[in-house]
Amino acid sequence: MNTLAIDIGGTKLAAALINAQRQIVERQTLPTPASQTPGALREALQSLIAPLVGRAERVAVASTGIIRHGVLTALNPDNLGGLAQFPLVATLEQLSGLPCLAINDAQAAAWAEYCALPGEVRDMAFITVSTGVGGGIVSNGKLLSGRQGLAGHIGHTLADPHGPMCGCGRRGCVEAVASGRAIAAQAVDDLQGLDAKALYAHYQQGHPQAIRLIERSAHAVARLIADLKASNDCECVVLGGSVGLADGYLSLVCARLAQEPAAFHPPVFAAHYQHDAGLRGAALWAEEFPL
Ligand code: ADP
Ligand code: BMX
Ligand code: ZN
Repeated sequence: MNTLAIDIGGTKLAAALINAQRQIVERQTLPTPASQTPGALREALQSLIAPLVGRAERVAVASTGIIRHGVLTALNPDNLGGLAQFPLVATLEQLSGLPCLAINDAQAAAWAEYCALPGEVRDMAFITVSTGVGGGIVSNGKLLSGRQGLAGHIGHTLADPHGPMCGCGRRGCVEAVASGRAIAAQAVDDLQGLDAKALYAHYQQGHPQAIRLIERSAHAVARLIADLKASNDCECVVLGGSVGLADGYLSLVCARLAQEPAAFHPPVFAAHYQHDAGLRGAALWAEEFPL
């Protein structure tokens, strides 16, 4: 059976046709529409799936936001251009004519990365440092989604009580300090207006302000990892997202984590599936619910 996997992020939309042997046969990427009305997202999804949908038997979506009864609700509406609620499953079922299932993007990625781990791991966490900071937790071999879909939204735990306001309404969230959007929002002077990708390039060239911004991000993620070890006793933590996977970021996080007491040090790995963890996770999660 071919699954059309879709990953809806705050910056990009990705789709892949995944066959019964779990190979990606073909893929498509589009930018997430900047000003997102429900109509704009619907149109973008339509273009995204058009070249692939004819060869699929079902649709599996990993999406940023809280997914409850197939409806996408933004916890941080800033990450979705102000779009607060969107009937995700109903829209894709209508656009594709296929059965559709949806799950949060970081929860999906956590499931893919858990399934890829060697050995007998039962407890792990996944963190994406991307447009936002998302997370997924596998506890005793089970992916936590929560009755309200909120489980794993660890980007909205506290990094700094005096930090910037987060789009979720809380102050000083990890996401408000460490995410790609937050890195960009904190840039001033000659770096003002650059996105996290460009700022990361300045960091690599030794720009002092960019170094402060990237180190602040990595420090917040390191403390988050120590908190996750304390709350869940994770056997490992997997890091993904375009900021999380950027060259050198994981080493920065590990260097900061090493400053915490040893009891709070889970091993930290880069995502096995790299930028495809969300797509892979959606497809693997769909296998748990055979048609
Ligand atoms: P999404 O959030 O849509 O899932 P990504 O995981 O690609 O997408 O994360 C997007 C964020 O990552 C943006 O803030 C972008 O500027 C930043 N980014 C993209 N590429 C890089 C890179 N090579 N290095 C550092 N940051 C990057
Ligand atoms: C936000 C939140 C999470 C998501 C995380 C990473 C919204 C729209 N999203 O914390 O649900 O998992 O961002 O999302 O409230 P990404 O867009 O960075 O992949
Ligand atoms: Zn928040």
